[in-house]
Amino acid sequence: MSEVQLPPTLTASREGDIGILRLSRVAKRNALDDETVMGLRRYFMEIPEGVGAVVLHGEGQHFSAGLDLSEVTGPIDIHRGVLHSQMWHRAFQEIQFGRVPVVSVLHGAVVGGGLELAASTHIRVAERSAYYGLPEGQRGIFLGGGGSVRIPRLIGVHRVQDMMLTGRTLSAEEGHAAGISQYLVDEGAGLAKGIELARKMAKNAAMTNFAVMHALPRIAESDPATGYFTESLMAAIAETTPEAQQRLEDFLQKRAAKVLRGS
Ligand code: 1HE
Repeated sequence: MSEVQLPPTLTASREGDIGILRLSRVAKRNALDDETVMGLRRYFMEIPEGVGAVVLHGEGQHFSAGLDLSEVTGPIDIHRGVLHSQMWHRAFQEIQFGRVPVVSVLHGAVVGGGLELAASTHIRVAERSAYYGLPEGQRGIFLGGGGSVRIPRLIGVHRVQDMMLTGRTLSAEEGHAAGISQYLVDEGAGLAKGIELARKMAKNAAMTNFAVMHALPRIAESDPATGYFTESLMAAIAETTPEAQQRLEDFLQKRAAKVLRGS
C-alpha cells in the first residue's frame, strides 16, 4: 500500500519491510513521461519508515521504452531542454543516493531512459528476455537521465559509444557479461529474485547500507589519498554504532550466521 501520492503510471505495494514499485504504463511500454519521472522522485523521497529496500520492476512485456518521445517534440527551447534533463537527474539521484537500496528487475526492452533508470539502482536482476539499447543516435537526441555518467561506469565508454553510434543492442547475456546486471535469471523469476535480494539488504545495519550507497561510490571515484581517509572515517562511524556493536558481539558469542560458501 502506498502512503505517497503517485500517478497512475506507477503502482506501489508493500511486502513487509520491502517496498515494491511497478512501472505501470503498459500501453506505452512504460515510456517515461514527466508525470512518471516526478512520481519516481516523490516515491523515493518519501519512502515510509519501516521500508528497508525497494524493488522496481515493469508491468507488461518490457521494463521501459525510455523517454516518452512525444515530450521532447514541439517548440525548440534549449533552456527548457536543460531543465527537463535536470528534472530526470534529480529523480534518479533520489534513487541512487536515497535512504534505502534499490533492486531493479529487468525484462524485455530496457532502452534509453529505461537503461538510465536501471543504472541508477544498486542491484540489477535481468530476466533472459531483457535487452539493452541506447537508440538516442537513431532518434537524433542524447542521454539526459544521467546515463552518460552512470552507464560508462557499468560497461565502459567504448560499449556506450558502440550502442549509441551503431544502434547495437545487447542481449541479457551480453549485458550480464558486460556488467549491466549482477544477476541473470530465467524468464518470470526476476521479481522473486529481486524480493529475495531486497530482504537480505533490508536486514543489514542501516548505517552499513548508508555507507555502501553514499560513501562507497564517492570513495571509489576519489583520488586514493582522499579515498583512504574517507574510508577510515566511514569505518569508524559504522563500527561505533550500537547496532554494529551488537552484531559484532553476536558473532563473538556464536549467535550470528557464519559466512559460508554459496550464500
Ligand atoms: C512510445 C515509446 C516512447 C513506445 N515514447 N511512445 N526510446 C525509444 O526509442 C524506444 C521506442 N520504442 C520501441 O522501440 C518499441 O516501442 C519497443 C521495442 C519498446 C516496444 O515495441 P512494441 O511493438 O511492443 O510496441 P509499439 O507498438 O512500438 O509501442 C506501443 C505504443 O507505445 C505506441 O503508441 P500507440 O499510441 O501507437 O499505441 C508507441 O508509439 C508507444 N511508445 N515507446 C513514446 N519511447 C532522458 S533522455 C532519454 C533518451 C531516451 O530514452 S531515447 C530512447 C527512446
